[in-house]
Amino acid sequence: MRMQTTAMSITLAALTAGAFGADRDIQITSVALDTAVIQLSNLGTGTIGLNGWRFCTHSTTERFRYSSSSGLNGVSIDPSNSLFIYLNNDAPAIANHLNASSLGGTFASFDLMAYAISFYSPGSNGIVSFGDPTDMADHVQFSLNGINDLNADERTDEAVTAGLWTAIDEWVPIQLVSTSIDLNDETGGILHGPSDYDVPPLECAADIAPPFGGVLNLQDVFAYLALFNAQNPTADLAEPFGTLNLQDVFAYLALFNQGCP
Ligand SMILES: [Ca+2]
Ligand SMILES: [Ca+2]
Ligand SMILES: [Ca+2]
Repeated sequence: MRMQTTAMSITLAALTAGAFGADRDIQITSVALDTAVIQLSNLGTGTIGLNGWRFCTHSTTERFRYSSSSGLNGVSIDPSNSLFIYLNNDAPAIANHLNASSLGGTFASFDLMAYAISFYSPGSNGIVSFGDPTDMADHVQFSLNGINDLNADERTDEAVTAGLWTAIDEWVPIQLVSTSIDLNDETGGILHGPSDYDVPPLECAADIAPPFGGVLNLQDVFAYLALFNAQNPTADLAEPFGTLNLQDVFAYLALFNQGCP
């Protein structure tokens, strides 16, 4: 009986606290890798105010970097609209584009080797408890070639418990030629993992040897094969990531054939 009472009170607490319902309509729908911009989108049907909402970010070398508790006060996102956070503090002076520095607190330095972003809404007590999965609204993590990183994963266990991320060791695999990670499952619920993101390459990504400026010739192919033969991780362009094989060569040749604009 006592067990049941405890279970009941946990259930009630879970229902009344944290980022349930509409708060999880706010999703991290893209991260621009070349410009370090996080896009938050309201995928629901009602305007959501972000008073007290906070980021927690990690890189390969930094952990538990928090934006301040008041940094998003007064900011809201309308349905089907987005808010853009510029980690390099080079936001254009237009609505819904904010510099990370304006949020106060700190962000982990943007790191293409591995980076994890968690976004939190205040619980019923009005404040964010970062260790409480029910306060987490969304989470995303990416790393070079999807390699597991044991520093940047500090909040992933909460994200998995929250039903927001598939597994602690799963990372959206990016390459040095990637421009962004883009959520491709915007109506498919809140549980996301690497397969829910598109990772488009830079235009003209095959242009890796002189002459540059969009000139693709055999020198570029030879430069790629040199990286490949040297087992350079930047040559790892295709699954299985962490392994260099013919699929990577084909992926390079596909970029080559795609050409330059
Ligand atoms: Ca998500
Ligand atoms: Ca070239
Ligand atoms: Ca590979």
